[in-house]
Amino acid sequence: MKRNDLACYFIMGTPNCIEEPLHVLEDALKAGITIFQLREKGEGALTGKVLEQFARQCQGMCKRYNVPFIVNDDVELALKLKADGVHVGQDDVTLTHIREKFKGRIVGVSVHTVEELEQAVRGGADYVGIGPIYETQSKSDAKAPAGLTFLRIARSLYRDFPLVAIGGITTKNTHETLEAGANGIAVISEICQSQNRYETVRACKVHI
Ligand code: 3NM
Repeated sequence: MKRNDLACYFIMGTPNCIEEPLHVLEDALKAGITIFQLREKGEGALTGKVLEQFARQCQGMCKRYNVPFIVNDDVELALKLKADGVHVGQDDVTLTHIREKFKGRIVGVSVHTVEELEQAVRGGADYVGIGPIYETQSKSDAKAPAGLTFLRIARSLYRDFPLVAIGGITTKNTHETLEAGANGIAVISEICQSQNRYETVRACKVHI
């Protein structure tokens, strides 16, 4: 993973989009997102062959813009597609097992406590996602917002480990989130619902 890959981490699935999803993704890629995660969850989420086909289209698009393509949770799909990486939560299969299967590729893990953070670092994660920082509408089972406290603790424990902040991040709170120690911000709605993705992405990338 390159140093600035986490700067503007766009996450999307078809249920997050009010416009044609591939159009949203291409617009975000043109605007300059630095990494993309396909997270196909929620009501009306694609499954099976239809999901695979959509995932391949997203992957092809990311390739054209030279942006890493990450699959959320679905380890088998990520392997089948030879995705650039996978992002897993605490409930998904063990990290050592995934690390083995994704040699030389990106493995990200969501963490919410110091213990989970230490386990992810020890288990060979390339980065961790810390959230939800603020209230989010995009994850039905999100934990209570943690504010910036845990992010600051994580940064104080690991001076150099790649940390991405997630949950309710907007162009307005990006600055304070980065000040608290995040290497980048991960967003769904701020980019999906943006009226001007170029401006939104630019505001999220001020630090690089
Ligand atoms: N994971 P939005 S919060 C996918 O806390 C996800 O781990 C979270 O969406 C976590 O940018 C979240 O619209 C949703 O708030 C982020």
